[in-house]
Amino acid sequence: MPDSAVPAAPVFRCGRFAFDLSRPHVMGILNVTPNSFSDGGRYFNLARALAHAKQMIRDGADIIDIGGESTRPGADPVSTADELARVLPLVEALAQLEVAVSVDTRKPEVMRAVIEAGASIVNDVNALRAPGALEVVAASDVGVCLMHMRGEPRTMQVAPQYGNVVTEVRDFLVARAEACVASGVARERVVLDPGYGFGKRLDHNLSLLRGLPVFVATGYPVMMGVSRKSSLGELTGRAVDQRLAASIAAGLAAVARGARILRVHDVRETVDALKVWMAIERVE
Ligand code: 9MG
Repeated sequence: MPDSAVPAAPVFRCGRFAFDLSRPHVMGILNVTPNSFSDGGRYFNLARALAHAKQMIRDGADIIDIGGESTRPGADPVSTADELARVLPLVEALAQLEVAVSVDTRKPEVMRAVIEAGASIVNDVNALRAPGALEVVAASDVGVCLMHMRGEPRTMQVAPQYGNVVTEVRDFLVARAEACVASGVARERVVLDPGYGFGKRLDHNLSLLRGLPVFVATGYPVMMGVSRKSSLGELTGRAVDQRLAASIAAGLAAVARGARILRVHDVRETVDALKVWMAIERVE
C-alpha cells in the first residue's frame, strides 16, 4: 500500500461511537424504498427491514445505512413526510442496538428528526448543500459522510464531463469538509466519499478508484460505495443481482488504496473478504 494511502485521522467519531480507522469498516445498506435499484424494494416492509438489518449486524456490519429516498440514476424525489415515515421507525428500533445507525438523506428536516431518534451518522449524497443541512449537523454530535454528486439523481447520468475527475471531486469534497469544520463540526466527524456512479461514466469511476490515495491524503477518512453498481455490470455483463464477485473485487481495491468504510449490500461476504485481506496485510 502506498504511504499516502495511510489515513491521517485515526478515528471517526459519530454520536456515541468512535471507529478506529487502522482497519476497514463495513456499512450495510438498508434501502426502504419501493423501487431501490439493486434489491428490488425487498425491505420496504418494516418487519422485513428490521430482520435484514439484524442479519447484517450478525454478519459483521459496523454501521447500518438506512435510505428512504432512492438515489439510483433517474429516481424521482420523495416528500419529507414519506421519507420520514419510511426511515424513522427503523432508526428508533436500531438505535437501541450496538450498531451505528446512519441515514442516507438530503433533507435537513429528515436529518433533524433522525438525529433526535438516535441516528449517529448523516450520509448525504448532496454533501450538506441543502439550505439548513449544515446547521442541523453542526448542532449535533453525529458524524457526516459528504459525498460528491454531479447534478441530481434524476439527471446525473446525462453526459457527465470532467477535466480531471480526481482533483475536481477532491477539491469539491475538501471545500465541503472545510465548510463543516468552519461551522463547528470536528474534523474527526467528517468522512469523504467520491460518489462512485453519481454523475460519472465508467472511466470516471475507475479513475476515482485508482485515485483514492489522493482523497486519503486530505487527512479525512474515505468511504466508498461500489456495491452492485452499474459500472460493474458494464465490466462484467452481469445483472444487478449477479455482481457479488465484482463488488468484492472493487471494494478490496478501494480498501487497498486507503478507503476505510465500505458501503455494501453483501455484508457477510465483504466481511470475509476483508478478514483475508487484513490477515495478508497484517492489519490488526
Ligand atoms: C446512498 N448512496 C448510494 N450510493 C452511495 C455511495 O456510493 N456512497 C454514499 N455515501 N452513499 C450512497
